[in-house]
Amino acid sequence: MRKHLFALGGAGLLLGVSIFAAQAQIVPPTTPPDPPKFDAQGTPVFVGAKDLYEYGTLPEYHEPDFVKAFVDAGKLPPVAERLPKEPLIFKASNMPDGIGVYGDVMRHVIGGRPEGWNYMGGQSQGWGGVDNSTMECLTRTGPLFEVKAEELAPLPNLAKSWEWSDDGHQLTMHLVEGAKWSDGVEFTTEDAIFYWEDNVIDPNVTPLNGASPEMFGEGTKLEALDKYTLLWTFKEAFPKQYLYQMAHGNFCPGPAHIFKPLHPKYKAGATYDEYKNAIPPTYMNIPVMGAWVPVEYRPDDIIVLRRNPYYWKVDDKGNQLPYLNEVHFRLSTWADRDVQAVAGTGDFSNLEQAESYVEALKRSADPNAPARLAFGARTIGYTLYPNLSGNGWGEPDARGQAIRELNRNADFRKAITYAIDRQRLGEALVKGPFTAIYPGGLYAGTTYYDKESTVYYPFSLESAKELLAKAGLADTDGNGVVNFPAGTAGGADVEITLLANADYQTDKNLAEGVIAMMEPLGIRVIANFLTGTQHDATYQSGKFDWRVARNGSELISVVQNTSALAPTGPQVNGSHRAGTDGTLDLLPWEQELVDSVNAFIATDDAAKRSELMKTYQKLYTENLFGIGLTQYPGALIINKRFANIPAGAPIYMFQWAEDNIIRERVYVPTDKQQAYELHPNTLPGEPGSAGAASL
Ligand code: BQZ
Repeated sequence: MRKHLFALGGAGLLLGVSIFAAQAQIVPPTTPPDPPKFDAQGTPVFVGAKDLYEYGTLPEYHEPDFVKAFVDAGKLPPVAERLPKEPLIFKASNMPDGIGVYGDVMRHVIGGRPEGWNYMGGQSQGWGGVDNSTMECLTRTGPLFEVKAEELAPLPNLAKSWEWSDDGHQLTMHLVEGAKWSDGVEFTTEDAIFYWEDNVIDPNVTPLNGASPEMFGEGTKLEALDKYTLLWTFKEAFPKQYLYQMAHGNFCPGPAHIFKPLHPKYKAGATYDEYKNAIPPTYMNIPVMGAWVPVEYRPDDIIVLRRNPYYWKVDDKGNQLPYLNEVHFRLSTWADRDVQAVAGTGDFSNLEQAESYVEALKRSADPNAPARLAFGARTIGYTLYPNLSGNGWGEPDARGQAIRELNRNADFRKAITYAIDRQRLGEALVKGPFTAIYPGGLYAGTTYYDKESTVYYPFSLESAKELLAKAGLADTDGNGVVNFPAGTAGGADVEITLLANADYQTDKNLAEGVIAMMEPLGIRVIANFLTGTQHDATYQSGKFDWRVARNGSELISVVQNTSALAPTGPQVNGSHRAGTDGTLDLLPWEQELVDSVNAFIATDDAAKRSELMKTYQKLYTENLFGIGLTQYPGALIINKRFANIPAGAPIYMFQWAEDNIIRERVYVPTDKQQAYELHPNTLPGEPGSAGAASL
């Protein structure tokens, strides 16, 4: 009674006081606290780019004996004919355990499920390394974690060399001459041009990782000069940045001789949906440029891949790679991947879900444990992304549109971030020195991070409430949930849907943490947890108010996937894409964010670049483009029988560890080899034929 009275009587006073108090109560932003010290982090052996591999011709080449038997039986051309004129040659001097031996299997466990083999057309192969086994790209960036900073640049791969024109507007790129798909058909510029023109440029197709024309620069052209030479033409001069985009996930051509005849441009009457789904996961022996070919698939059980007899890489003794004859992908859950790797029934895991850390550490501490566990830097980070589109991306209804307007309101976003207790969020995942308070943007501990440019709004419920009121929200019907102002969405309670990936416990835990922390603020947040491809399709179509997501590599390395750092194009960024009229309704500070990223792409000057990233970080964290939640280190779990695992390999930096550790040169010493091969002494069969082919 009394309080009520007080409230009524002193309304004016209360308001007066509250505004004064409010000013007083809004805790000023600071720079973020330093992350806890974490010494367990492994360090790479930094080398020069050319210390890893080069291209050339060797006096002789070798292959596994069982493959030689196919040659002797006249079922396969001799190894020297299967290899390109100048194969890629890995240097033994850079291999931690030197030249390897053939045999054995790497047994992966994954949480994804293959949709089909049309990667160019947007189909997932199940993640977790499947596509790192089948797809090869023009350049390579995974191994860059161990390249000296002064030599940091994308490595050659299917493109073995390139040169810039004097004015820097043209780049002539030379493909590996005579490299072949796993069915023996030659890989040429036709494959690259089909990928570019009929999958990237064609607006009806979206390659799996979202490659779009803007990703390679507004108005960029690509043409073939001959079977092995590509010519890029760019508007900017020397945009070396785009060479990172030509690495894994955005320029990995599929076999034109399989997909072109299925594409609506070349197959009369075919629809784009038919094209996307033309090659289902049950189709075996899809031609690949990667080290292994899918030969068996049992839904919800396993994908088995056998060595590619035409693989175009060797070690410097002339042994054709890979060393491992088979890789398996057991179809389970991401959490089970950790369990099986620690138990030794699986061979590999990116320990990325903090909830599993204590158990994994305890189990792998045992000297007899089958796997070793090595932590890397703090490159796993989670962010709460408000959907910033106000002009119809995802076709929101009236309630949805009202939420978009709130998301675009600075006071509202500040209210949300002040209400998040990041210390508690991190500790709820795992106790100990793993998680760090993460305001958002670039990560502490990475190359372009600058603490002084990072704005951190410390946890303060009072400040949050004040800012929510400033954003015009109050609980007008007294049910504990704030309401839209009269005339907006019917003055209803503010209800927000929160999208998260149901395949990861961490994603769900953090999302539930956000939901719980919004409650005392009077904001009702409703969970919308979706699995894998459904989750990805939902966020890419903009059908979310907020989403909790694990960040991409752009916020770690900056140089990889740079254009995704901001809405630099209509279909590029994860939280702001073009509306129904095809335009991006960028807020003024978003435009500055885009300008800083584009300026970064357009310059090679190191000093300018770090200044630009300071500007980016300040704009991002001050305006809360994304609301950071937590940041922690991942750990690589590998079975101890494997050799040639590079020191300090991060699970995630430019690429995932499935690329970083260079699996094609990983081997198991003879005395440690296990009889895990499911199809020993077989090779991939004809495209589309069922299973592996034996002699
Ligand atoms: C690593 C990775 C290799 C995708 C995927 C998965 C998809 C996303 C993301 C990671 C999985 C593993 O991540 O979590 O450790 O093995 O596959 O591709 O989350 O749903 O769309 O971006 O990389």
